[in-house]
Amino acid sequence: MLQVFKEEKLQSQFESQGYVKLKLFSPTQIEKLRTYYDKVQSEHEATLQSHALYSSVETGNADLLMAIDKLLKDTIMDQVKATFQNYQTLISNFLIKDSGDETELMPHQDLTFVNEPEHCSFNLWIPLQKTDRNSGQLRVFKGSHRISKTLRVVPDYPRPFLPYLDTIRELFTDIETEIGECVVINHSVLHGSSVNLTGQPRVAIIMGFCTEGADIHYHYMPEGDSSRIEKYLMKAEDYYHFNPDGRPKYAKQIDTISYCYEPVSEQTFQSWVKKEPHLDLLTKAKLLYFKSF
Ligand SMILES: O=C(O)CCC(=O)C(=O)O
Repeated sequence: MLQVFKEEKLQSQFESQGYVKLKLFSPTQIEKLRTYYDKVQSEHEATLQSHALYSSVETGNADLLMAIDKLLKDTIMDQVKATFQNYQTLISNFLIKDSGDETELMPHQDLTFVNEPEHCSFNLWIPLQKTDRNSGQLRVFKGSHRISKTLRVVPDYPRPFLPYLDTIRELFTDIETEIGECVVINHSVLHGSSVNLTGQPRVAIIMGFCTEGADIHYHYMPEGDSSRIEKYLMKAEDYYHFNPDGRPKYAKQIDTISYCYEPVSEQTFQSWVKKEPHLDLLTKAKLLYFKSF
C-alpha cells in the first residue's frame, strides 16, 4: 500500500491502529467551516428531521456538495497537503448528529471504495466543536481493519461482525477532541460514535480520501442478492448524483459480481485477539478464557 502520511511515524500508527488523531487546524479555520454550516443548516434539517445522524449527501443537492468541496479546498487544503501524500480526494460532507438519548452510533465499517488491502480509503473527520463521551465523540476498535476483509456495499449486506457487537463496544477506544483536532480513520476499521446529550446538534466535516492511482468503485446489491452485486467505476463527481434507489446516476457499471458473505468465525476473532498488540493481557485473558463471544 502507498504511504499516505508524509511522516513515517503517523503512517505506522495508521497501519497498526487504523486511525490517527491529529491537531491540524486553527480555531479560525474551524469557525469558518462552522459559519458556512450555519448558513446551510436549514437545508440539511428540512429533508432529514427524523434521522439521528444525517449528512449533506442525503439532501441530494449536487450544488451544495460541490460548494462544500470548494469550501474545504479554500479553507484547509494547506494542512492537508502538508500532512498527506499519494492521495486522491473522494466526497466531502457535513455529518450531523442530533441531540438525544438514542443517538449512539453502533459499531460499523464504512463502504468499500477501493480494492483492499492493496489500496486503502479513509476519512478525515473534523468536528466543528469539542467532542467527548456526551457530545458525539468518535469511538474506534483499534486494529480491527486487520481482522477480516469484507465487501461493504449499498444498501446493506450481512454484517460479518454482528455476533460480536457488544464485545466490540466494550473494546472501543474513546477519542475526545478539542477544537482543531481531527481523526484520520481507515474506512475498514470498526467504529461508532457516542450519544450527543448537549441539546445541540453535533456537526462534523468528513472528507474522504483514497490512495493515488486506485480505481474507485461503488457496489450496489439489489434485493439482498449477493450473487449479482453491481460494480460501478466512479469518478469523484459521480458521488454527487444518485438515483432514489441508491444506484449512481451517471457512473458506468463495469461488472456484476458474486460475493460470499460469512460471519467472522469465533476462531478468526480469537486468533486476532491473541496476536493483537493493542489489547492488554487482562483484556486478552477475559476475551479468550472468561467470556463467550
Ligand atoms: O460522525 C459520527 O458520529 C460518526 C462518523 C462515522 O461513523 C462515519 O463517518 O462513518
